[in-house]
Amino acid sequence: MKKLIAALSILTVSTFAWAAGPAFNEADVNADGVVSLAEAKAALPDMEEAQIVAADANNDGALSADEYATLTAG
Ligand SMILES: [Ca+2]
Ligand SMILES: [Ca+2]
Repeated sequence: MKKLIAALSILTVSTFAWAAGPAFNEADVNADGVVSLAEAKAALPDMEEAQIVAADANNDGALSADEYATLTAG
């Protein structure tokens, strides 16, 4: 029974990671190396805009790969 619960936990975590959003390369539609706030909103329609803005750690108006990873990691 414990093994089953452990397996279910892993499955839940994987599903959540998938649901968090597309890969950085997919979100960066114009391939300029950053995900703009508009691209992030398009890639993550369920994400609150405030969360996306907050993820822009250096306030340059776009998400670097690291910033995007932090955002989609939940
Ligand atoms: Ca871009
Ligand atoms: Ca940034």
